[in-house]
Amino acid sequence: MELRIQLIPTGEIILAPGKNGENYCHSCKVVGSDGVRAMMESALTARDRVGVQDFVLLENYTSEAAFIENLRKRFKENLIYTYIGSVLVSMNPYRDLEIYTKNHMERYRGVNFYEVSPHIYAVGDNSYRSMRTEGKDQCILISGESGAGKTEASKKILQYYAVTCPASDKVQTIKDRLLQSNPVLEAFGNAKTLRNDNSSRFGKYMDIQFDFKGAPVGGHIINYLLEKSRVVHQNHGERNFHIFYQLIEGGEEDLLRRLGLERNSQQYQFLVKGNCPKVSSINDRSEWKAVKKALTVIGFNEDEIEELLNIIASVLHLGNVQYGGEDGTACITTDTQIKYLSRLLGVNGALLTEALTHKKIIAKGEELVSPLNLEQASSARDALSKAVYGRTFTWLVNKINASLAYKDDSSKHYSVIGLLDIYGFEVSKTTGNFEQFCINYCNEKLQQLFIELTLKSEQDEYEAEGITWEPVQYFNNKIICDLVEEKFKGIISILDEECLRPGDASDITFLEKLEGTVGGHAHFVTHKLADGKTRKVMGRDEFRLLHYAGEVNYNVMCMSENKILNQCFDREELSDKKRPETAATQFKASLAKLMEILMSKEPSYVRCIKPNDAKQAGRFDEVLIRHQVKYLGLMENLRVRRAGFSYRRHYEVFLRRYKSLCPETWPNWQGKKQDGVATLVKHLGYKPEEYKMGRSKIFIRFPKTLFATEDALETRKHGIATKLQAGWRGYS
Ligand code: AD9
Ligand code: MG
Repeated sequence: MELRIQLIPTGEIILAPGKNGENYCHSCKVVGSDGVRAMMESALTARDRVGVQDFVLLENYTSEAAFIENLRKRFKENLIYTYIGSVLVSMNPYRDLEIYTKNHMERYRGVNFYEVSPHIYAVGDNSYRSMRTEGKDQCILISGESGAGKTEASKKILQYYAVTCPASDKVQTIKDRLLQSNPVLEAFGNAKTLRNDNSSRFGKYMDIQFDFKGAPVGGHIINYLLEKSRVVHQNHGERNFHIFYQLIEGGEEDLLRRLGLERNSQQYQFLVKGNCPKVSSINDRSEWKAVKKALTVIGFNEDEIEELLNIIASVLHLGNVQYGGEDGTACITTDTQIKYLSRLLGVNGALLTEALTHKKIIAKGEELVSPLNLEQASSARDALSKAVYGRTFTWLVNKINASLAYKDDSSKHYSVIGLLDIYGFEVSKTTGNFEQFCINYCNEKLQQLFIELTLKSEQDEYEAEGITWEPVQYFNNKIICDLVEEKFKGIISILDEECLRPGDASDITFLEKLEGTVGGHAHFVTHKLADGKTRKVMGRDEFRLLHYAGEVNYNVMCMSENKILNQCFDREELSDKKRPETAATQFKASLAKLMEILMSKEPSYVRCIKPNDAKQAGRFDEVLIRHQVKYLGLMENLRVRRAGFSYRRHYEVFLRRYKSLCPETWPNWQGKKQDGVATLVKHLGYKPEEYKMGRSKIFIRFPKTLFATEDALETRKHGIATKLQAGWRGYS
């Protein structure tokens, strides 16, 4: 029998019988009681050094300083994961840690949370086991600001399932496709930003479908609002989507020739805006190879890959289309681009030229064609580029979905684990645009869901089990969600109204309407002060939202630019609808649907924290971290966990684990499980205030009670002095 101690960061201390059956500490290489003592002492020192692995164990659990200190201790030891009950807090280490090997995966397979150290695999495994044993669909919600590690976490979970779930040849194909969908979607949907070298510029919800044997048999992805404006513009220090650079850097000579591209990204107007062609952490050339391989695994044939690249190259050529014209009307001065475009897209050059320089209006049943001026023509070109790229991305997601579709007709029944990896909250010094508004609104909704579900599920459980408890006060960000999305009165409704109103609607009328409707709202600020004076630090064309995670200014012009886009390109599609929808309303509806999907499943949470803005390993920026701890509501989360009962176990599980500690329940308790547990805890000397008996579970108020019981179990198993045990655990 072996005793493993998880407290040591550099690996476990393993106490096992030596050659002659005596206690032998494998780490200290000491035999007998000295070995045990040495081990305990080093474990004690280690505990001080590495902090507690569940914040619930913090003595001073209401102190933010103690919380941060615990994070710091663990981060220093590369222990990036810590629990708050069943919520996983994850710090981005910004370095590769040796904690994602196959051995690690095996260690977490089928093992309960509290038996192993915190890990993203434990969350994955827990959801998987709940799905299997309780037959309930699960979802894992990964949140945190940009660069906090959400996408990495979601990939780790997917890898965990790919390795640990049962497989057959057919299943292997699905596993490969699930894994390979990542490099493809990241190539087309991620970009280097100031906050993250591999920032997701779209939201992703992915269902992994499992058959009755627990094998992954299919998948489905829903994508949310790709940040299309990046196609035509990047802020300083940022790049366009990875795929453009991968193609230019890695594309084979003859491929580039066919596409009419040069191997120099700075030749392309859509790639020069950020003045950042290369990123030290990114190897575009090797990524190109990976993406091509991934496309093949997913099932794209040569022709489809070529078609896809034709479109990507076309966007670059479109960006290089330039206009001239003296009489105010635009004409194209770059013929080569039109030649390439007409070949790559298979459209007539003259028609394309006309489309890029004229607009069509249908008035009183008649079609009128009128020329565009220079400015209009440039925005038409940019809008076309964004639309082409956006639709290609949607097509790509559809193709991936087709290749992941569960094809076994004999049994349509499957269970699902959903993974949500959405773009993180973005606070920027410059004013945000429409897309950032949507990104931050989406994060508000997720925070709202977290609040509702953590509070609600906690309350529901106490109610179902007949336990009384004291509720904890939260900052509820519903007020901000309402400000954005409320019918008739919210920002989106007002935007809709202004975008769709014919006549004199403009960004300024939009702002005025906002002021008139939500001007007094506690989370809404403009340049106008209540006394009629103006706030100097704010522009007249922007408004500020006080989000749960920070303040962000938004430009009204960028918001209603959306209107132009709608008018330019979606007119035909929209014309047969009674009331066309703006992009904001569509986004709102898709988020509402997402919330519905998530609410129908049993959630698990991963809360990611970004340790510094410099993307550096080992740097713990306390101010930044404290801010995240605050807005993620982690202190309140902890308080809720502690206010009630920190631990709860089904009677059966509790009895199975601890029955050896009581002669009346050992080896087998014949009566009702609940009575067995009652007998057991009486024997263990639990005081009435320490626990409560629910309908199906025992609720334990203080962690130390459970740990004392754990200690007793270990003492029994290994015959080690109780005093020592209590000492090294330090839970007394
Ligand atoms: V965004 O909202 O999409 O901009 P994410 O997704 O939260 O953001 P991401 O997962 O992309 O952040 O992590 C950013 C970078 O941090 C990664 O590219 C890695 O370099 C680094 N990272 C994150 N998590 C880990 C980890 N567990 N181990 C090592 C990590 N490096
Ligand atoms: Mg991401």
